[in-house]
Amino acid sequence: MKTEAAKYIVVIGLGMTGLSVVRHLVKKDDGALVKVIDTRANPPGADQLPEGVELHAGGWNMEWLLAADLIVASPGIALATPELQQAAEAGIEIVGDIELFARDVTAPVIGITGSNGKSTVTSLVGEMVKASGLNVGVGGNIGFAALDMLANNHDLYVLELSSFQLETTSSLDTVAAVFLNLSEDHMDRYDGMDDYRDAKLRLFDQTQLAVWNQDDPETKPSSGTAVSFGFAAGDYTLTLKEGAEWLTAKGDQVMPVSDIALVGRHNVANCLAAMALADAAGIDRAAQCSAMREYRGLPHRCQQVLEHEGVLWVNDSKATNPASSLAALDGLQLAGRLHLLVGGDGKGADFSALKPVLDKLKVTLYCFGRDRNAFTSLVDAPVVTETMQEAMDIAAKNVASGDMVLLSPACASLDQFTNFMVRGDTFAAYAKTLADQSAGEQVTP
Ligand code: LKM
Repeated sequence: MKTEAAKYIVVIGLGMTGLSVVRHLVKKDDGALVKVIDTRANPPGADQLPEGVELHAGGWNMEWLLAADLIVASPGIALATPELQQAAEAGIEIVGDIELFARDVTAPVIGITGSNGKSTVTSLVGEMVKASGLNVGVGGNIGFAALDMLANNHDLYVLELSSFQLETTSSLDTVAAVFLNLSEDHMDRYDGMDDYRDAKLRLFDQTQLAVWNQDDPETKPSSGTAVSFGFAAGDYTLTLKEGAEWLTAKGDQVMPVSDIALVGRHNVANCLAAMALADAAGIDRAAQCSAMREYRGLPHRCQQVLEHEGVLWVNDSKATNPASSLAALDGLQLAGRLHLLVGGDGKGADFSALKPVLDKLKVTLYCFGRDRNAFTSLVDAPVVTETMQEAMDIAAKNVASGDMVLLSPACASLDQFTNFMVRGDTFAAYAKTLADQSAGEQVTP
């Protein structure tokens, strides 16, 4: 049965996602009236709105909101916002962009959520599918809006899904879905960890196969068909072959761990999860292996952006929560000193988990951004600055050959940047500026 198209649709929040929603609704051409509300005075993307779509910016428009047949809310706005609560109480349906995607998609979908590793697993599975010769659409919470992919008629979609996107989604059927891990994040938007976990578990409500992490039991589904991955146990796990560790899928020894191009122990787990998802979508093992041998990871994820006078400058701007920074620091081996840049919007997190690993390193900690003071008790003599650039100015004066300057902020960037990508690009560009300056100083007699 086809449900009757909504007549009057209000989109809340512009930006990349909001624009993709508007384009999708306008393209459907089913006579719906589409309007946009954004509480920000200058919402990003306002200049790209299709002609004839009205925008109310800089506050709410309750007349529009309460007249709507359907509200499409941005993941950037909390459902608990009083204005949205009032609309919900008035009986107006509130959905998100992924729900609209789910209602119109016809090809199979793989879904990926978790606190960390989502983007890596999403990209890696995308590479596996590509290597198998299928035309894959990779998007969602990963720099490409899900709805913008629909028109391309892909054979298969791989979607990264944030907890905020899952909160407003109820019709997404997936061939396989993974909940990678759970660690503290977004405590400014959730009533504790159970609330956050429940949002992520929604992904398992309508999947043909739930994939969960043996090493993080919080990810386990309460019902349905499931497989698991884990270092020591699970359907996808590690076993020994002639003294070497091998990725092992349902008893088959697939590939030595040492052949994985990605670096770090957490990425071995990411590979196990990716194999489980690819298996469920019928992707052959050879394609899976070739992707795992080739795929080197994402920009802004422990990415070396400069080597200058023996100093490595590494951009891990994608570390927007403490567990993500912990993954970058864990097992880090350095000849010299680590100059670690942290801070930004802490989202109410507890950063004390970083202390043991910092204690083991020769480290200078630079704390910047709105929540810089949440880090200062982690080390003796922290450097505290307002901005990341000021911290980099000081770090550039402190470094010696063998050192690493690492931006792994454990915080969101939204207090001082448009997003973590802009923060990472700013870091990379300013590192090069500082290097040029120091090179200039040396040639001056
Ligand atoms: N109406 C309306 C609005 C008003 C304000 C819509 C709206 C905003 C704020 O903008 C955003 C955009 C994106 C707020 C967010 C966005 C994304 C809040 C949270 C997220 S997120 O959690 O999905 N991702 C951030 C995180 O902390 O993981 C990414 C942080 C970063 O540094 O890039 F959208």
